Amino acid sequence: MNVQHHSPVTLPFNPPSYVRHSGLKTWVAEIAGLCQPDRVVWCDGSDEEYRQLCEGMVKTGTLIRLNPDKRRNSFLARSDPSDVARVEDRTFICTTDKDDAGPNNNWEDPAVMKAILERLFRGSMQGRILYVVPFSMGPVGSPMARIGVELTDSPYVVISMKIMTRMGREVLEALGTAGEYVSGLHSVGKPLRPGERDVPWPCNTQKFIVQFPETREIWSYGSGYGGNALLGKKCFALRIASTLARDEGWLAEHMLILGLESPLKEKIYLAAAFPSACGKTNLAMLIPPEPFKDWKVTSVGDDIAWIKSGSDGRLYGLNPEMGLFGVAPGTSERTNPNAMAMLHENCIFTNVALTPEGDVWWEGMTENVPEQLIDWQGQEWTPEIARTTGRRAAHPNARFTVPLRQCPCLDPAWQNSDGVPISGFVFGGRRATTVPLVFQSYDWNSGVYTAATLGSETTAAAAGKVGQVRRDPFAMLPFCGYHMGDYFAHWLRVGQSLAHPLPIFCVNWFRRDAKGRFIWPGYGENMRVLKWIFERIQQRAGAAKTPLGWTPRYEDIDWTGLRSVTPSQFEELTRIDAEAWREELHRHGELFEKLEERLPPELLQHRGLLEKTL
Ligand code: TSX
Ligand code: MN
Repeated sequence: MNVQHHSPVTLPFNPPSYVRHSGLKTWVAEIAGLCQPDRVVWCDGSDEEYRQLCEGMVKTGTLIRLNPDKRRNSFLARSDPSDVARVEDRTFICTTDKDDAGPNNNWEDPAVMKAILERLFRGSMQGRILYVVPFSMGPVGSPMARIGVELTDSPYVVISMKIMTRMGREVLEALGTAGEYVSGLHSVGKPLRPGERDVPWPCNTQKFIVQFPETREIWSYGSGYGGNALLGKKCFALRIASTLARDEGWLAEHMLILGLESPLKEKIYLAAAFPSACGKTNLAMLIPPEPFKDWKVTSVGDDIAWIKSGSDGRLYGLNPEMGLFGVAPGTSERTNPNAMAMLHENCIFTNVALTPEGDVWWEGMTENVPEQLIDWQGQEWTPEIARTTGRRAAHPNARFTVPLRQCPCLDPAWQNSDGVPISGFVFGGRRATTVPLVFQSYDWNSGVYTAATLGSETTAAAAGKVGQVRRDPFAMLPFCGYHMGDYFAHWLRVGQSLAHPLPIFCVNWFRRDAKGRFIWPGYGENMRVLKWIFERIQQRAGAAKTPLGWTPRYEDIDWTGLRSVTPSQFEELTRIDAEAWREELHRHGELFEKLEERLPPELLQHRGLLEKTL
């Protein structure tokens, strides 16, 4: 890219009078000088601003307004076919010492990376508007919340940030004259020459998603897509926050938080981590089946949890987000009625199919497949075309962006500024064999071992071979902003700091029988496992001792109204096959070897213990 350098002082800069942070003003001016946008717009986060941005994007073809009788105030965006997912191989953690990033991250020297990025960002916003997007992760003013400012040339990012975060003027007011913030710079990397027509989804074939944890900066170039471009989410609330959490003694985790209330109104909160394609969002919004109708499952969050110990020595969890950025394909009235109920208004759909009536559709949404659609790439689509070409109507990673306040099972305490008290952790994966339906680790350290060695089988939803077990420690592999060995040590340390370390559970909804069929009915029926977990935490439920931990016996699960799981199938669901576990421990060893001397010795020791007891 060959771009002339423009004078940084010529463009309208105009910070509104409520911007009192001189450091912020200086930084915005500096970035405006580098990126050379036509204008700078300070976003106030108002509904009117949102409306105008949407209106503008409808005119340029970035958004298609859906039929308001079907989906009020909702839009469809179609991305460039090359810009449909996070780009892990283009994601970098830039720390002074390469070892601090660990083998789990791509690394580059901060100064070298800055030089590369400055060359790319120079003039990258020509012909565009630079939007200043102040946002808070967590309720504004909460002691657990953190402020960020994203500078972006994408109005799609601005409206998405309005849904996903607390965004706008009140955040700048909370920031004051010298408050701390994480700075995020984002450009789609497609400057416009004078008179050049824009495309609906500008992006660049070259992409960089770069975190500088030491200076709390994020630079993202070339992609307009979700996790690459909405910098509050994965880049800030997980990668940067995980390093803040390490330094400050808290946890920034890839976890849902759900509330569980018994018929006697006893209530607990669980935090749960699952790798992708395990149905984390579905679990966060589970509807208990009829025999459990006096139980309540409520949702605090579906993706990220910031967890700190309170003055009472308990752990408190907060969802730093305000919206849901969910995978659309597979979401239906059967798999997640609560999510479906959220999608009637105020949504942004990305890469789903469009019906002739101006509604949306995706694979797995309805049993009946529509006769005619416009697919996610804007092409005619029929079931016949799908049969002959294999083309999908919606991209497998198509998404909906929707305000959490529209969730029917939203927990009343979801915006508590001190978070909600967490009573237990749950880790899960997709495993056809080996891992039982549920077990409770004997203590904190063995629970950390279970989470550290979490594995999940790949599905068709992601690139690569299907059915391979991928290690995904704590479901944090793509999101831990530092060395995974240090991260395990941090978890062990947190356990030591607690007067009463929390119980840790492991679940697997995906075990299959000899014919390859799922044994466990899953979905709402997972309530039976949640009830056992609840009663274990209340020290009421029975269990049997196994080498892995406590597992329910058949009689420890409430089977009311469920006939499809026989005692012998339950045995199959919970069996611990010593031979398979020896192989499994061998795989754990391979993971541990990669972490070398930063692997906490406690985990190696625990592996040795398991080897002996199996
Ligand atoms: O989300 C899922 N959950 C958690 C729900 C609270 N899924 C979908 C995973 C992909 C995102 C599941 N799939 C679950 C599950 O518990 N279990 C399964 C496997 C399964 C699939 C289909 C059936 C049963 C189990 N039965 C029928 O289709 C009739
Ligand atoms: Mn996630």
